[in-house]
Order: sequence, then C-alpha cells, then structure tokens
Amino acid sequence: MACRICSGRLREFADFGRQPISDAFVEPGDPREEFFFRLAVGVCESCTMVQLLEEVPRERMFHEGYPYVSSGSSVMREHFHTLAKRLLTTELSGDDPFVVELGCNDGTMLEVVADAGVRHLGVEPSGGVADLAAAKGVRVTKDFFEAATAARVRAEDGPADVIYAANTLCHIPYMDSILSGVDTLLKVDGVFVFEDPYLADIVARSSFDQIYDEHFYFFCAGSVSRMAARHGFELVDVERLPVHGGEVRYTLARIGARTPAPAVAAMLAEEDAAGITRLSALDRFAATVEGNRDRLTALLKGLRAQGATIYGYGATAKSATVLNYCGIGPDLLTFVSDTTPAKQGRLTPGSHIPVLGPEAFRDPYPDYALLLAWNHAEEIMAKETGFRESGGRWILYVPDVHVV
Ligand code: DWN
Ligand code: SAH
Ligand code: ZN
Repeated sequence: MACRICSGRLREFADFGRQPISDAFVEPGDPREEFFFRLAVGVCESCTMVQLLEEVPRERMFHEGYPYVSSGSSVMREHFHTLAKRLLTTELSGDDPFVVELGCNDGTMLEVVADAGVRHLGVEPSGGVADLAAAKGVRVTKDFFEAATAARVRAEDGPADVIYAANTLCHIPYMDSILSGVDTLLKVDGVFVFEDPYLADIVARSSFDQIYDEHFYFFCAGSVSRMAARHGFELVDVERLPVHGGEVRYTLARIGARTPAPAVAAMLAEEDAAGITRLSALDRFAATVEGNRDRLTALLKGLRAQGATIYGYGATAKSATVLNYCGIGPDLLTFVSDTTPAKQGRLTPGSHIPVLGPEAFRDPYPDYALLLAWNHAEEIMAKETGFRESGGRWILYVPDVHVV
C-alpha cells in the first residue's frame, strides 16, 4: 500500500497479526463471524507519516452501536470542559460565532458551548452516541465529516470560527477530503484545532496498544505540518497534553494568517534530534514491544499456574490489540470490568472475555488486576483504593511490564 497522505512508499515496522474490530463487543451466542484484518503499521519514506497498512471500512467501526462514550472518565470530562471554555474565550469573533466539532461523540465538549448559547454543530456518524449528545441539548448531525459534509454545512450554517476534533482526525484515512472540507468550512482567519496521541509518546512509552483499527495515523509535528501544507494550511501552535497516555493538540491556520508560536519550531527541532520517524527508531520500538508481549504473557500464565485470580480493568478499544496480540483469553482473565453499559454483558472482540460492570470487580476483589485502561491509571487507582487495601496488585504493561 502507498502512503494515504502523499502516495509515497511505506516501510512496515510492526505487525500485530490478525485483529478484530476493537469496539465490536460480541453478544454471547451471536452466530455471525467476527471481522478480522491484519494490523500492521509503517512509516512513509517521503512525508514521514506513520500509518496503518490495512484500512478497515469506516462503517464497520462507526455506526449506531458504537459503544465508546467520552464521558466515562471524570478527568476527560474536565479536560474537554476546560478546552471548551478556552475556545469560547479565545477563538470566537463577530456577533454570531459558529463552532464545529468533528467526532463530538456524546457531546462532552459541545455541551459547554451549547450551555453558553453559542451556535455550534457536532458531526458524529455513530448514531447512538450522537443521540446522547442531542439529549444534552447539543446540535448534532449524524454524518461522517468529509468534503461533501463540509459543503453542506457551509451552505446551511455559514463558515466556522473554529473546527475542533479530539481523538478523531487520526481515525480518518481520507485526509484529502477532510482538509479540503476544513478549507471549505473554515472562516478565512479561523483555526482547525485537533488533538491525538503523539507518536513520540507512543515510541517513548512503548504504548503499542494505541495501535488498533480506529487509530489509522500516528501524528507528530513534522508529519502534520507537511500534511497541512498540501492543503494551504500551516501548523501555528502545538501543545503537549497528558491525557490518553500523551497527546499533542495541533492548531492549523491558513498559511500566513497567523504567526506560528515558538513551540512549533521547538517541537519540530526536538523531533528531528530524536529521529522519531527514522526506521531504526521504529524498529527498536517494535523489538521492545515484542519483549513486553512475552513478559506479560509469561507473568499472567505464571500467576494463574499459582492459582491467582486476575481480572481485567477497562474494556478499552486499545485492549483488543493487547489481548489478541498476546493471546490473552478467559483462561487468564476471568472477566473485564467496565462502566460502559453498551459493553457490559458482552465479550471482548476476538479474545471473548466476558465484560461485567464495576460491581463485579469488588465481589470479591481478585488477587491481580490487569489495568487495560492504563491511560486513566490515576483516576482508577484513586477510585479503587479498596482493591489495594484488600491486598490486590495492579499489573501494568506500559511503559513496561510491572506490578504495583
Ligand atoms: O481514540 C479513542 C479514544 C478516545 O476512546 C477511540 N478510538 C476509542 C476509545 O479508546 P479506548 O476505549 O481505548 O479509550 P479509553 O478512554 O481508554 O477507555 C476507557 C474504558 O475504561 C472505557 O470503556 C470506560 C472504562 N472505564 C472504567 O471502566 N472505569 C474508565 C474509567 C475511567 C473507569 O474508572
Ligand atoms: N471526541 C471524542 C470521541 C473520540 S472516539 C473523545 O475524544 O472522547 C472517535 C469518534 O470519531 C467516534 O465517536 C466516531 O464516531 C467519530 N468519527 C469517526 N469518523 C468520523 C468522521 N469522518 N467524521 C466525524 N466523526 C468521525
Ligand atoms: Zn507520505
């Protein structure tokens, strides 16, 4: 396959084998066969964009039954509320400003904009979560954002002051259509702000489970600035974020419209010095990941052989990669605890471990819990102090396999 951004040659550096749709939790007894694809990742020799080598059709992932809700973490709710207030104070102009969010999910960010009485629109193809947003008073259209959607919104609502997307842009392979859509919809001096997992953090922390069907691109400042330039945009600001294991918030504006902040050049220089998109660095990442996979599997098997009970914590989309790549099934994890109603009572995709509500985690506590939602470690450990008090221990595999 050629680079989805520039058609350059892709060099594969990691292969996670046959993987299911990460958010397709299986109804017990459902006779339909699961869909599998080859999860492999490569880097473009020309534009340095890191990307998946196989693309899963979008309707298989994002549909009426898409289960993930942004509001499942109190830290993320706070994160989006803070961001929304910042956009409202810094990015709006004129007497009737307009804010657009791509992938607004259950409206966790836009509810603040709606409550402020500011004109807005969420573009969200997954119908179930879009309904949750609408129930909060958020105006939402159930569509995939692309060039045609942008043209329609522009015709109906006029141009946007700001287009925002969290953990969504990296999910969308068809970037030409997206960026030409942003060009159509954005005011002349408007900004496109998006935040996604940062390649440098993934490599530094060996957080290989950020790689799954939905995460098609792994951005860094270098690849994003080249991608932006193809459509007449430039990177004018970057900000590192602690959420989801390390992300960057990128701000794009039309070339020449804004003076780039010093943080942009600093991040570009840092990336060059570290060589994060060099094949040698990415090969090293892949080798580390293989070692961590072997250590994690050996640890879980050893504990089970001693008679220890182990539950999983957080039926994340990410965990599809860990569970299927490491061959972890119901023989090793009794069940996975998760607060999301749409995941409970179902089985994890491919690995078929039951998902139960958080009350099952406490009744009784296991000896060990594999923290699949490691990106929410602080929030979860603060909430589950009873588990540690009962003598339970957490198993983590990012940045390496360890027990706390
Ligand atoms: O990029 C994406 C991110 C934003 O969300 C999407 N492609 C899909 C999804 O990825 P994920 O499922 O890996 O995200 P999280 O936020 O790591 O998922 C956390 C899971 O853990 C949720 O299913 C909710 C659950 N949870 C829980 O059971 N107890 C979370 C918290 C904080 C808790 O206390
Ligand atoms: N922004 C939320 C949700 C991230 S999950 C958060 O950060 O928590 C990714 C979301 O992107 C899903 O809700 C999915 O339905 C949506 N999505 C996928 N493709 C899209 C597209 N082309 N346009 C708009 N949203 C899209
Ligand atoms: Zn390329």
